[in-house]
Amino acid sequence: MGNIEDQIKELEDEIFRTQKNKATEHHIGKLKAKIAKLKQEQEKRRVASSGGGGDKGYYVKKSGNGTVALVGFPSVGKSTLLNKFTDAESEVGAYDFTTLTVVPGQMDYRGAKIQILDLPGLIEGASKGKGRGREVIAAARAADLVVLLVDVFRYDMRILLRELVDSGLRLNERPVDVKVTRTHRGGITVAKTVELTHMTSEQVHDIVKSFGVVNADVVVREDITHDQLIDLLTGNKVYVRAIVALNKIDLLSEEELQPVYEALKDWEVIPISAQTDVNLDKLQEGIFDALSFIRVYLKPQRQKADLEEPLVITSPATVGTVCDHLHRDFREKFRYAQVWGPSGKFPGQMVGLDHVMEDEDVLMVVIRK
Ligand SMILES: Nc1nc2c(ncn2[C@@H]2O[C@H](COP(=O)(O)OP(=O)(O)OP(=O)(O)O)[C@@H](O)[C@H]2O)c(=O)[nH]1
Ligand SMILES: [Mg+2]
Repeated sequence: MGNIEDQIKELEDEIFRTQKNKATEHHIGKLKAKIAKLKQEQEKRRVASSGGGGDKGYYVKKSGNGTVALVGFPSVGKSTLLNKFTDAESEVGAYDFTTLTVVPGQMDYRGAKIQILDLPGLIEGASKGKGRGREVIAAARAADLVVLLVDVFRYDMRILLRELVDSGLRLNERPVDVKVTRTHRGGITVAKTVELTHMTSEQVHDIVKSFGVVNADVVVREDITHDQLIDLLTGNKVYVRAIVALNKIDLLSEEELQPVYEALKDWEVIPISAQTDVNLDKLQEGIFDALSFIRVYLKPQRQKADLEEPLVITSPATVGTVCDHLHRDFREKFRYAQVWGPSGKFPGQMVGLDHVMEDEDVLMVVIRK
């Protein structure tokens, strides 16, 4: 048995060699599950050997109503864009790796204060730490929205996406509705509330088992794929919204741009020129919309709610997210909360940290003294 890296490589090669069709779907799924487990082990060892601290990342205090990370290859114009949108001054250069750390700025737009983070360029191998890649990706993981910035010469989204996906980011996805409850005996049982078209109950059983689970009740409430189930079982995935902007369109003619658009056709792309101010208003609007702000009115105990000044946060948000915005101790000291408004089943419903907030909710948070 070789080292972990070799084992992963071997499994990846096998997946590559295997024809992809309905009959091999489960076999590939099992190989992917093995890879996911090996990567978990690899990560554990890496963190242990780096002194247990893991990646510190760049330290940026979150501010404003939402945080947006500018992620893209070197020299695509991230810093130029930050300088246009905010009063920050990030160095711009005609060579790669001009930006070496995170540079924050604030964009005021339609009454919202949006924090924008300019980051060093992302390169192939970033997920393995190349070019401070881990720090860049850590900043993206903490953001409410990722703007994937490409330019008319460097627009291979596959490389960009692979690095992000390999680092546990899931863009424009959401966690699946599957519950795995560990039990003490009885093996693994699988119940489903919908018809599954990608995998059978036995296959769900198989994959759960391959993660070392012996006894558990699994309830599947949506039509999941192998990849989604593996994500759930590995954990540590971060779900972030993402939009794509294509910069430097001033450099090509409409005709020359066609193949670029063709390559990006799976995405809703906002074409811009940061340098010559083309479509920057459209991108601002796109950022604002993608952040989908909600307003939460806070009610102190035994007092009326403050209906004047809501807390503005980005959706999706839970009671826990609200706590994080109020004070860094609140999650820890949380006892319970009560909600009035769209997300409550009835006025004053008692809810926990996982409760999902909706626009115009009134919330009372009770903490331990
Ligand atoms: N023609 C044209 N050039 C641009 C545009 N935006 C940026 N540039 C140029 O592209 C080069 C790189 O710009 P930066 O803003 O430094 O790019 P970056 O993505 O921050 O680069 P790194 O920090 O190295 O990752 C500079 O020479 C900019 O002047 C644009 O819209 N059109
Ligand atoms: Mg830069």
